[in-house]
Amino acid sequence: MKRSLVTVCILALPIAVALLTARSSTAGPEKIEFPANWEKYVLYTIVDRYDVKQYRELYASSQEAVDAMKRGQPLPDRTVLVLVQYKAQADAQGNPLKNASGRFLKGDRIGFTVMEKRQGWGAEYPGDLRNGEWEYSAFGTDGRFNANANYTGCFQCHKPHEKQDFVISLAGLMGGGGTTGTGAPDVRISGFSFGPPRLTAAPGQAVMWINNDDSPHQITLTASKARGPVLTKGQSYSHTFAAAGTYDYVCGLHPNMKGQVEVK
Ligand code: HEC
Ligand SMILES: [Cu+2]
Repeated sequence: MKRSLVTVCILALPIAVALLTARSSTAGPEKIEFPANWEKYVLYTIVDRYDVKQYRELYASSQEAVDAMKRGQPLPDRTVLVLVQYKAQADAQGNPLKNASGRFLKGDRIGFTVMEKRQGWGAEYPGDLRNGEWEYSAFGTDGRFNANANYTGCFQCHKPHEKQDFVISLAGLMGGGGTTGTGAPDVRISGFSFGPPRLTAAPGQAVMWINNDDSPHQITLTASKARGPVLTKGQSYSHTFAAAGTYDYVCGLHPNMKGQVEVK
């Protein structure tokens, strides 16, 4: 009797230790706890997502974090950023309704995506995936951990924004990097699409995009992965294609926005 209890203890101890250490050292979304007091955070921007017909509120855990974003500086240790997803209210055809300022109306809440930064986090990730000291997590409307989210996708999509501490909305707060010069644009970005989506240009001829959306966008060439500046509302960007060919591009912030320039 005594002996078997001892045996159980000897067997159970290493398992318990293994479980404990696994919990504390493994990288992953479980490191982030649901920020139950998110409504007390600082609401720093609201995003209308035409592509997925969502109204999104973005919160930061401190005013210091928002100030750092506005200055384009890395965010303080222990910052938590919360993106709350809501359905955009829509008409019978499914088209989002808008208020007098042309903005979406908040519908039902869908869920939360969260990123949190802590000293020492992220070291387990390979360099081509690691987002500094950030971890990512997603939660349902009830605050329960969403195990089905694509967590590798979070790292991949935020990774190109390394220069702004992986915080995609930061560029819009800083005012964007495009020009506000004159000239007729070749492509207008509006409602999360490129108009026209296909364009023909001569080699050496500049192509100019202008962003007419409240949301920032970023011209990104698919093959070379070259990114233009983040364009806030009213800003434009020109790129000259020297060689003939077909150039696909996407928005670096919303990769499901696609366009093409044929140079001949
Ligand atoms: C397809 C690209 C893409 C993927 C994948 C993605 N994000 Fe983002 N994320 C964005 C964009 C763009 C924004 C800017 C706000 C917006 O447009 O909704 C953003 C903003 C955020 C923000 C607000 C802070 C910031 O960076 O601006 C959080 C928090 C966030 N995402 C968490 C996540 C989590 C968690 C995942 C994975 C479950 C994830 N994201 C996956 C593109 C992506
Ligand atoms: Cu975009």
